[in-house]
Amino acid sequence: MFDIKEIRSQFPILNQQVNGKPLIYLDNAASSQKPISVLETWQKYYEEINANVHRGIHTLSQLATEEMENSRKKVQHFINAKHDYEVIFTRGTTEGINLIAYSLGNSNFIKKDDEIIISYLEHHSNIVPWQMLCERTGAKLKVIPIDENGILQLDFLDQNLSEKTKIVSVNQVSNALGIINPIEEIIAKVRTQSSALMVIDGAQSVPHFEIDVQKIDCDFFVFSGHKMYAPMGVGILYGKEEILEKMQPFHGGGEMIATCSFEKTTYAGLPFKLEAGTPNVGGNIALGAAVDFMKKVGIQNIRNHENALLEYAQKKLLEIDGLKIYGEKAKRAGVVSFNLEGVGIASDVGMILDKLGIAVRTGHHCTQPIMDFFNVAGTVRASFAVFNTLEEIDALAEGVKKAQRMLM
Ligand code: C6P
Repeated sequence: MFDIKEIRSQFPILNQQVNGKPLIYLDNAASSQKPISVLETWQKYYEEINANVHRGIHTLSQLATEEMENSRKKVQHFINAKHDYEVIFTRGTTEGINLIAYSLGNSNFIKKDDEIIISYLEHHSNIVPWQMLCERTGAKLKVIPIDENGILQLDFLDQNLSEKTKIVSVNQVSNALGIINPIEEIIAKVRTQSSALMVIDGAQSVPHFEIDVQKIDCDFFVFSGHKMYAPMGVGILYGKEEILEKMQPFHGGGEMIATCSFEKTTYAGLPFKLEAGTPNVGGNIALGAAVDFMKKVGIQNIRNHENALLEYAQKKLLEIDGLKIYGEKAKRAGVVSFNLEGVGIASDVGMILDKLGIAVRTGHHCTQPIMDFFNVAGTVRASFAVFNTLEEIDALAEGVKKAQRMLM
């Protein structure tokens, strides 16, 4: 049974007023709120365990190691990775993509005139690391275009995939527009028309979808914990064993060595080769609690509830004269991104909503190419999580109407 009242009671932060109004938190694509179980797991680690992992024979260190490795296993099952050592702890999606780009660049995998394909719908985190790699190696960056609905034009792949293509990296769900990209179709094309590695940015899909990396058959899948009810500063890079094995380490330091001397260092096996330095142990353990939370609520229940919110939000917002939703006709998840005709600055709308206790994100959402495509400086973006309600959508629509009256 999906009991929204019970779910909301698990999020203490919702129980407060902002600017004298009950908080309505609709900025989950930037970072979701955290349930008590996650907060308590994190606090319990610091209160009762707090020790470094994989280093000590003392009890607390052993306990910390056990809890963190247990969390790795939870993530493994959550995304259906074949092995737990294919699950690498990172600081988030950004670090995951940089790790892949840097490490593949150092492995001589990319050479001058090779090609990397991304899409128009990418977050800057899935653009800039590849641009930097192209600058270092002389490879070329190519971009799958979109149509006026924000839908990827996959003919581009038929025309551009070749043996020169070394990496294709796309998101499963766009953060700026919420558009769900057909990654299965993309991967099928990539597999039949090239031998490129397939990277999926799952930052905006993991909070909403059931993920099965073996079924998707991607080579890498990256995401952040903080958008899926876990603390900030933790994330996951999944990679297929045979590819991770061949990759050079990203960072050098403690944890990632097998032997170290001034003459030569040899590297540890997976996952440690790619996890140099002291990890965010408390955060990594709390990520496991976030997985437990999502599984307990039921990922399909989360999806159904958020789909109902999205459909309702779209209907209510489109009743407002002069409101344009970007990607309105595309299949979407968790996000509605819009502007009001005649209101040039999205942040003006955001500031009025904030005075009403409603938190949304405004601006370019770290996706400037999408904003350029639609010829806007930014949009207003409301993004949903499992604890949001239809009443909150009503309040959003009323708030937008108020902003329209005040700004026109
Ligand atoms: N998008 C948003 O408001 P980090 O910052 O590393 O946790 O995630 C980066 C990132 C990468 N890809 C996608 C699709 C994303 O949505 C994000 C983060 C937030 O949309 C903050 S800019």
